[in-house]
Amino acid sequence: RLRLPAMTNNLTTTNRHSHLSARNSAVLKRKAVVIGEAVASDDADRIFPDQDFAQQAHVPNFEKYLEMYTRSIEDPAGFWSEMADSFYWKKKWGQQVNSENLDITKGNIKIEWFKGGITNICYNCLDRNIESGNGEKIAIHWEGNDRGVDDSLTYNQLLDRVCQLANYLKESGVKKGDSVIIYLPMLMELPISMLACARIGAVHSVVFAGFSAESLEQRIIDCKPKIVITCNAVKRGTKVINLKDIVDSALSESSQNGVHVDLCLTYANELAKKREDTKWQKERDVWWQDVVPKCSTKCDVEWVDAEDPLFLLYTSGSTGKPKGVLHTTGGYMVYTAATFKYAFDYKPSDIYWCTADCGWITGHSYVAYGPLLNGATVLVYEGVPNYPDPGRCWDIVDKYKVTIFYTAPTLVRSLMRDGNEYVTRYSRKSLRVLGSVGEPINPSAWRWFYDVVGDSRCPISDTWWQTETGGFMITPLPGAWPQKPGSATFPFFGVQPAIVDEKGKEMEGECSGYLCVKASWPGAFRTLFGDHERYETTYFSAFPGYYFSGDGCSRDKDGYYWLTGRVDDVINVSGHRIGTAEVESALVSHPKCAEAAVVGVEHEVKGQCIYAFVTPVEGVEYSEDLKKSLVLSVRTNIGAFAAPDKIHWAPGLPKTRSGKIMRRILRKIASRQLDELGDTSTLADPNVVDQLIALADS
Ligand code: 6R9
Repeated sequence: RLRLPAMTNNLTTTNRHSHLSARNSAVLKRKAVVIGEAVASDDADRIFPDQDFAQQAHVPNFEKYLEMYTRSIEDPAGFWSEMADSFYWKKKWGQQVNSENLDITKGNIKIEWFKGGITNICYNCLDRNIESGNGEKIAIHWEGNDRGVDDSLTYNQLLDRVCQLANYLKESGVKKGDSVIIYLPMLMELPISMLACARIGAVHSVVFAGFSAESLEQRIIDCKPKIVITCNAVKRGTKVINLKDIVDSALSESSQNGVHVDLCLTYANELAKKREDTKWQKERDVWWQDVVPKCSTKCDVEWVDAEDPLFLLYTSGSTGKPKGVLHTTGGYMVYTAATFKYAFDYKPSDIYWCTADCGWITGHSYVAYGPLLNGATVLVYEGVPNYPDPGRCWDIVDKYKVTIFYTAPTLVRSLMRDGNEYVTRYSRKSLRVLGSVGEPINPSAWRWFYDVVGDSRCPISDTWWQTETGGFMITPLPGAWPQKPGSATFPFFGVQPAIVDEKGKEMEGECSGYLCVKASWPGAFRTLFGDHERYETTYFSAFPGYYFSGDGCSRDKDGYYWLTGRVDDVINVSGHRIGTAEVESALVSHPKCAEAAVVGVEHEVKGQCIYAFVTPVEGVEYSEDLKKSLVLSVRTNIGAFAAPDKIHWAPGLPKTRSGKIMRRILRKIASRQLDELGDTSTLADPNVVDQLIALADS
């Protein structure tokens, strides 16, 4: 039985502005009865789309959505082939559009979409849009860290820059299938580098420029890049960050560990640091400006199979080592483009700004590929969103007349704390759609975003998705149905969410449990780089037959989905995914740390913060200095964004008799819910708990 999103009895209220034929709506209502456990909820907790907005939207009402969604589930091949047809394919894919099996018990997981199709995503982002007459349209507006510093590139100019770099990479021996590490801040050179790799079939691996030398080294060792692309330094707010020094140290360490990179292409970001002040290794380092502009602005495309790899992006999981999530070309292209278009109701006149860094998946799919595939004008901002003051975002919105603004709840909460004045002093009239990503958005932050930032006129697309999913999975389609603050609402086309219980049994109707997905979608990742077995066990064996997301979720009586956060050992700090095991191993690498256990605790602005229980080695005294140096150890091992907010001394950790740390208890202690510790009798040493409580504020 086909499970459609419910929200059924609401159809009439939802779509009071739509003009469906009576017959059509009768059919849909019958269907609704078949599907639905839904009961209409009060209008009070819902925000209805504005009539004028809905009328101009790609998907103007729930009936239209249901019609498209039903088609996407009943005939995925047909549905996605049509979406794929808007792109250029050198050769069309073979007979079979996709492979379906997500059931590990029936064989290996091998997801493929448009296999045999030959295309190039860079060509589809640039050349195709230029050929259709958009060469002189602005592709990228770049706003620097400091007010008054900006730049822009048209589609024609962007293509020239991409081709020059692509030619340089080719001259330097980078070939199809080789990997390239990009360690750059939000300069235009970052998307340029990604596109240049894609143009020649090289696999880019962008490493967020907030990661430490050790994290960068780890990634270099894992993917063995032909070349590392970086810049000498960047200004973030008032700080200068010397990225090249970090790369130097990562490269010399990786070299000692047997992975030698001969070429480090360095963009001279002279606004942050002069060339002559940059440390240099003549035989390895090359200034971008010395070589790239000399290359030809024409570069033939390397045509690749839809299933050839496009990029690797490392992300955190339950275990220590970051996982190299691998995305391929064709499915990812079609999926990011379609999700961008529908979830933001994108129109060619839009000016789009996503505050994410290209170092995370959001920057890949929704700063670079999704928008450029749609021929959009994208704003790239180099700096921090509250520099020089908390009004900067709205200043930028007014300056460029931004129409779609996509950000993370943590920024919304932090700006909310700074007060409405910083927002209301700017017009923000141009805004028409807002977006949220990275973690659940709490209803009060949602309301503030909606009422204050969007003047109660812009729908909010709260997009639930993951590095692994490539693009949006559960998201509002603005204008198509009423929103509920804090709910990501309904699945995107082709996505079949399933909420399962502990035993993996799918639940119907109103329920809560583990969020899974049945059947593949084009944007799904295809493997973990170099470890397909880990891919299968991590994602497909917990609940056979499903992709398991790692998130908890509930569905309400109207069929709306509500994400409730990770159920595994992943913490979400300001929308950044951090594995507890990674932080623990960084702490344990400190010579004075015997053992560490890390949990996430609710935090007013960051969503969650990192709370670490640390047992020092025998004979070491507790001290503030030791706390500081433990935190430093995490900063240097992973990056500043993963630094624990609290170190809690632990003479011992609560363990079961088999030695397993009971994190449930640690979470309760960390959040001071001491009356909810539950049963501690199964602990090897129940006294540990009292000791921990006694040391809570020391
Ligand atoms: C895109 C991205 C993925 C995890 C995911 C979930 C959380 C992301 C969310 C959300 C609730 C949303 N998450 N978007 N939770 N509502 N709209 O963030 O990818 O860095 O891989 O993180 O983020 O917990 O599992 P990634």
